[in-house]
Amino acid sequence: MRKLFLDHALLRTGWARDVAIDVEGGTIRAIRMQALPEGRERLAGITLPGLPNLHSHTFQRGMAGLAETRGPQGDSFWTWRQVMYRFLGQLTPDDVEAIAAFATMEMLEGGFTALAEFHYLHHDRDGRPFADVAELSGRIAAAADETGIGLTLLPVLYTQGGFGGVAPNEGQRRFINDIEGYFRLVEGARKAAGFLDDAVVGIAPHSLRAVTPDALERALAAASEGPIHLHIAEQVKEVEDCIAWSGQRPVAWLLDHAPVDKRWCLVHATHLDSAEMHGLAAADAVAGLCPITEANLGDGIFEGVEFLAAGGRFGVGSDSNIEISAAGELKQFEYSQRLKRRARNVLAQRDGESTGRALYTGALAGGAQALGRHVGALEVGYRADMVVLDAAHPALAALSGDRWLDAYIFVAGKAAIDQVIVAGQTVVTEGRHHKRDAITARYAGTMAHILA
Ligand code: NGQ
Ligand code: ZN
Repeated sequence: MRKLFLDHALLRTGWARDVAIDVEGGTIRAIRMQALPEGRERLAGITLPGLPNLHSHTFQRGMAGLAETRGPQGDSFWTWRQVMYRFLGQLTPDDVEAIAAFATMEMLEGGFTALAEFHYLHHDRDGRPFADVAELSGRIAAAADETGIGLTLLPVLYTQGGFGGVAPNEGQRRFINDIEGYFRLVEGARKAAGFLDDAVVGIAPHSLRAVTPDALERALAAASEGPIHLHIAEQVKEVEDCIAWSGQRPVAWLLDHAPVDKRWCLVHATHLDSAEMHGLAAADAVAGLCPITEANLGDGIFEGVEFLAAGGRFGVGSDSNIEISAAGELKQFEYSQRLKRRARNVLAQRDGESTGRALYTGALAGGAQALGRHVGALEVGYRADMVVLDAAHPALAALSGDRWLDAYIFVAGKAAIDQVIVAGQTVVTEGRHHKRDAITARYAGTMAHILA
C-alpha cells in the first residue's frame, strides 16, 4: 500500500487540494480531500491523471528525423512510407526492443502513462515468421515492462498491399498474415503480454487498404471483446482509391459494413464528409488524432470543431514518434483548428472554459476508452497513473487551476513535468526516467549499428 498526499490534484469533480490517495496493487483504493499529511508521502506540485497515448508505432522513433530531406520527385506521405519500409526492413528483434524501450521511456517523460501500440512488424527480415510468431509482440511487451508504461497491445492484421486484393510489395513482407496466421499471432500476443499484470490485447485491422472485407469480417467475428483500432481516411489518395474500389468513402464504407461502436478507435479519420463525421460521433467510437504526425506527414486537418460540436469523442496518439509529447499533441490539435479557422480558443466548448482543460479532459476520456483500460481519472477503482507538474516552473508558478493546464499545454510542455507515476510506481523524477541512462545507451548503440 502506498499512501500519497497531493498538494493539488485534478479530480473528475475539479481541482482539489490536500488530497489523500491510497494505492494498492496499482489501483486507487481510496481518495479523500482536505486530508492531513501525517503518515503520507507528499507529492508536491500539480497532479494530473496521466494521459493515454492511443496510437504509436514505437519502431518509427528510430527513423525520426531521417525523412526530412527533399527528394527528387516531390515528397509525400507515400515517399515517407518508402523510407519507413527501408528502415524497418533492417530491424532485428533486439533493435525493435531497444527502440521501443527508448520510445516508451520518452512517452513517460512526455506525460503519457499508457500506450496503445499498433504493432504490425511481425516477421523476420526475409518475411518469414519467427519460430515464435509473436516474437516481436513479446519484444514490445518486454520494453513496456522495462519502462513501466501501461500497455494495450494491438497486433495488426495486414493481408494485402492495397484496395481490391493488390499483392503486397517487398517492403510489406514483414507485416503479412492470412486470417489463420493472424489468429495464431493474436493468441501469441496474449501469451507474450500475459506476464504484464494489466496488459490489454485488442485487434487492429491495419486499414481498409490493407485487409480484405472477408478477413476483416472474420477478425471482427473472432474478437468478442477488447479494443478495435484501424487507420482510416488519412490521405486524400486513400479516400479516392476507396471510392474507386467500393463507390464509398472509407468511413462511410466502414459504418455500413462493420458494427462500429465504443470499442472502436478510428485513427486519423482526417478526411470526413459531414455525414461521416456525424456517423462517427453517433457511433460513440473514438477519433484517434495524431496531430504532430499528421502535420509532419502532410495528411490534412481534421474537422475538430464540427466533430466536438456533434458530441464526438477523441484522444491523441504519438504515431510516428517524430516528437513525443502529450501536451504537444493537444497544442497541435488546437493550433491546427486556429490556423484553419483564423480564430482562437476554438476547441473549448463553452464561454469561459479553458482550452487546456477542455483538451486534456477530452483526451483523457477518449484515450481511456480507446485503450480499454481503467485509466484517465484519479478515482477509486482506476489505475494510479499520474503526471505531477512542477508548481515552481516559471510558466506555472504564479497560476492556479485551469491556468496550470493552459500553461502546461501551450507554454511549458513537457519541461513542466516533474514526476510520473504508473500503477502507483514512480518511474520519472525531475523529468527523467529512472532507467534513462541504460535505455539511452542501448538505443544509441542500436542506432549506430542500424545507420552504419
Ligand atoms: C503506418 N502510418 O502503418 O505506420 C502508417 C503508414 C500506411 C501512418 N498512417 C503506412 N501514419 O498507412 O500504409
Ligand atoms: Zn499509425
